[in-house]
Parts: sequence; structure tokens; C-alpha cells
Amino acid sequence: IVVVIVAIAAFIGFGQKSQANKTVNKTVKIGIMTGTKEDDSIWQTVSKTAKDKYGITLKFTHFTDYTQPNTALKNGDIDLNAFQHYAFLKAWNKANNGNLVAIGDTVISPISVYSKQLKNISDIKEGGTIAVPNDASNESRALYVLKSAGLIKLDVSGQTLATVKDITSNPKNLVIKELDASQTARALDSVDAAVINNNYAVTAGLKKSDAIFTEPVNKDSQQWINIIVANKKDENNTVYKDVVKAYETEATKKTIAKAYPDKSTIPAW
Ligand code: MET
Repeated sequence: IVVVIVAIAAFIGFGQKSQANKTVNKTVKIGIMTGTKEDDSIWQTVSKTAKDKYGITLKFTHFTDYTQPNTALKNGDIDLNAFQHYAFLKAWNKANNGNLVAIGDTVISPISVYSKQLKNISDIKEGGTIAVPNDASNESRALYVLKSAGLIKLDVSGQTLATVKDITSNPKNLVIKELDASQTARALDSVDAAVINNNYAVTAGLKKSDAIFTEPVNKDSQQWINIIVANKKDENNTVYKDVVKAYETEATKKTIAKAYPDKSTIPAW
């Protein structure tokens, strides 16, 4: 009898434990950039789908600059993050000997040039200053945008990352001011123009209609698709895959269209 009771107790005990583990595993910590009401509305829709359809509770950790969320993911402080595009991830993995992988596509947000003085980018004065993000992928992206705007020429093309050293022609002798991406909007008071990533533009209250130039979307744009990222060891984690499925729905598409009627952020899956 004792044996049976112990066995039953053990059985119940294990049962509770695995039950508890299951509940714990179904909470997923995801790192995102500090929100705007636009982005919050998108994540609210995703959270609702995750909960209703997959029984997953999403817990958000908010970050204010691009340098933190990949480190937090690598360290296990969060399970997933959703703030970067393919090119940023590639550059980060390379620079940090990293092992992070994309497990799903989210949105694409073309980068834009803003200015407090200029209405037309070609009116920028001789020797004018343009602020650009200073991380490898976004700085390159900004330089290609200035090339598209006809301000500079580069000796690289396609998806090869450009640095200021690749500028082969700069007829207006523009000064490129490299700043942390999170500071580019704040720099608008002290520069002639700034190339600002969409999330920081929205946070600063800038709209697509305020932009004086926007990045063209073409065959090289795939690298700017934003992604949900995991540690390589979790690449096939089914709970994380369900988070991707919860993101990539018609309901999310509708919320994105409502949050960004100017199409400054569009679904990319
Ligand atoms: N959401 C930003 C963008 O698409 C991501 C930049 S990479 C950290 O511009």
C-alpha cells in the first residue's frame, strides 16, 4: 500500500510539475522597441491571437536603442526579439560572433530623410550636414538613400554595405554626421537633414508626409524586412513558431493598415 501511495504521490507530483512547466513555457518574453500607440496596437492584436489561438502569453520588454535587444536575447533575458531587419541581424552576428536567427518576417518600413528647414532635398546647401545612423547596416542604408536622392555616388551597389569611405562623389561637399540611430530625430535642430528609421520617426512625432525623401522599395529591399529573431538553439521551438504564426495573420494586417494608413509600415510576410 505504501508503495502504491508513494507511486500515486509521485505521479501526481510529476503531473503537477509538467503541468507547471507547460504553463511557464507558454509565456514568451519578447523584446521590442519602446512603443508608440501605432506599434502597441499591432502587438495587442498579436497578443490576442497568441492567447486565444495558441494559449501563449506574450510578455514585452521595451528597449530604447538598437544595441540592447540582441544582447538581451543572447543572454537569455528574453526569448525572442522583434525590432531589426535582416541586414542588421547579419551585421550584428558578424560583429559579435553571434548565433541569432530569423524565424519569421514582420513588416518593412522604408527609411526617410527629414528636415526642419528644407522642403526639397536637392535644395540642401553646399557644405550642409546630414545625420545618419551609425550602425553598419543602417548607415549603409542611409548612404544608399542619399545616393537615390542624387546627392552622392558610391563605389558599391546592391546589398553590399556602404561606409562613408565608399563615397566617390559628393558635389555639395555634404558632411555626414554619424549618430546612434536613436539620436537622429533629436539631431534635426542642429543639422540640415537627418535619415531617420521609421520607429524613431514615429516616436518623434514625424509622419511620412513630413519626409523630404523616402527610400525606394525595389529588389534590394528584402534586406530591410523586419524579423522575429531567436537563438539558434531555439530555431525549431514550436511555441516560438506559434508566436510567428500569431503575428502573421489577416487580423495583424488589418491593424497595420489602420495604424499606418500612409503605408510607412507594411506587412512583409
Ligand atoms: N524597424 C527598423 C527599420 O526597419 C529596424 C532597424 S534595424 C535595428 O528601420
